Amino acid sequence: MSRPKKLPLASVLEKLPIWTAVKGEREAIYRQVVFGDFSRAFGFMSRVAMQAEKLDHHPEWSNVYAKVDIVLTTHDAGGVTELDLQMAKFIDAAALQCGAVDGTPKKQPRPKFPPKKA
Ligand code: H2B
Repeated sequence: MSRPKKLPLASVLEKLPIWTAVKGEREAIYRQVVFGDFSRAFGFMSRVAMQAEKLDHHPEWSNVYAKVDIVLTTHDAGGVTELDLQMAKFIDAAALQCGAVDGTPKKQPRPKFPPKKA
């Protein structure tokens, strides 16, 4: 499958007010979604997982109880592409539909993943 081209990170972030750039060497975007409980968080993750399969575009994410931390990047392109933008918009809509209680922490914690390159 042909993959989309890298987009300028700033132009993607302009369209996604909740998302921030991942600190570090590589280009990727991050957001956290917080729910009232684990069931809601997992329901949200299931919804996003199905869309990821459909797009063949998979998030790097982690879940602890009601929080989901998500990093998006297009590995094949070595940066952020139209696919990440599409996925991020889906995630924002799914978060609302699944009853996210908070998704824009003012001080975002630095994601503990992905692990540093070996
Ligand atoms: N997900 C993400 N986020 N980026 C990719 O480049 C990517 C993917 N590539 N999921 C896909 C799978 C690729 O590895 C397979 C072979 O289609």
